[in-house]
Amino acid sequence: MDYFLTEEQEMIRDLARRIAQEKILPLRVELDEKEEFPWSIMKNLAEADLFGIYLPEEYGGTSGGCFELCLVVEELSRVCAGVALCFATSALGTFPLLLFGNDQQKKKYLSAIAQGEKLVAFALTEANAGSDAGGIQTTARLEGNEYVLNGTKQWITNGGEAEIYTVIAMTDKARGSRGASAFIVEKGTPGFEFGKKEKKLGIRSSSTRELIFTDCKIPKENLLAREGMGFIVAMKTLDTSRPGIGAQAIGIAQGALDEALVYARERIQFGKPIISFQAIQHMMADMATQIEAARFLVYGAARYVDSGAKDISKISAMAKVFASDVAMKVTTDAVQILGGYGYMRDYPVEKMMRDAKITQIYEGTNQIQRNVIALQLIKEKAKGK
Ligand code: COS
Repeated sequence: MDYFLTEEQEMIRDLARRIAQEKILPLRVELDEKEEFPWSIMKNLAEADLFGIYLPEEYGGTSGGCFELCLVVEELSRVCAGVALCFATSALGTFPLLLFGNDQQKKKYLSAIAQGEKLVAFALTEANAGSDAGGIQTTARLEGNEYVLNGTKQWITNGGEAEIYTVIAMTDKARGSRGASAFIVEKGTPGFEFGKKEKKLGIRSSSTRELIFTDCKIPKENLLAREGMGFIVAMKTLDTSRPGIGAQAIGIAQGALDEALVYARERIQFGKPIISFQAIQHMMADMATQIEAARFLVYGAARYVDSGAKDISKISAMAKVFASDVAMKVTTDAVQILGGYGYMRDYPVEKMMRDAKITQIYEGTNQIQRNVIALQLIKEKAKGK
């Protein structure tokens, strides 16, 4: 299928594919088993200039966008979604800065991010604020020239490994979601510590940790946008990054289909390769069709985000929900095609199935995505669209 990539986009995709094959594939099993952060691969991606792919040239990037980012995330995820996540999360954490930072903040942070010298993380979730993002309890109190942060963030991807954190905290609890604000917090700031590292079903090479703020003082210049804008910063960030989860999902699904195809051609039962049975052929035809449909949607959503359109919530949520459901279905079917072998760790499809599950959960569960889509449908209807 031709997605009409420019020459530059083809180069980016091929570069990411090469790194995935040459650098990630040999380490995939070990990283998953040891639950080890893939620093050597982050270095490879930095050397290939991929961390700046969506950042403007004036801040050290290569001026691509959400679409180019999706191409890279898809290729890395085709081999290992855990490694891809460490890379993609840096973009998630950077979006608040890119979308809402002032020139001074961008100059201070973006170039090191684009060079891959510093990883970034996004801190919204708390123990009692997951789907209900407006329910966060972490506070930020202005005292003179500093904000003082108190509270605990939970399940923060790249936690402990990232140098820069974009954190959503309440500056005025009485105002509900309109009382949230967004901040930049640097690792090493006194009063900022990391809690336990989580043990996860999948995406095991990525790190997921608590962030603990105890009277953590940050300069007031680290406020992003204005006080009270934090919820909007978080929502716009997620709207921008959700096609990337879709890309991760199609990468995982494509990787699983690739494996199933190889296996089905080699596995002999009843005297012939199982690929010659219509039951297997139909499963694989459905898997390929679903992946292609998801790819169309994700690429379309990413291009729409890059167009500068304001109404991106619905299409971003659609891309995420559809692609992640496809990834779960396709990886489960791949395990089925490989049968008993598919259930064993000797083959990569069980890992792909474990990795796929999270794409239906993080950056907003698929139930929340459906709420977002339905709300937009209702709003559009009310406007007579
Ligand atoms: N863009 C801009 N503004 C938005 C927005 C968006 N995508 N979504 C909501 N808003 C605005 C609303 O317009 C509203 O503004 P006003 O106060 O001016 O009316 C405000 O934000 C509050 O919106 P709403 O009342 O819809 O908020 P809810 O508390 O009902 O929550 C959902 C809405 C469920 C969509 C939100 O909490 C959410 O996305 N949750 C999932 C969070 C998530 O993805 N967590 C994963 C962890 S982060 S990796």
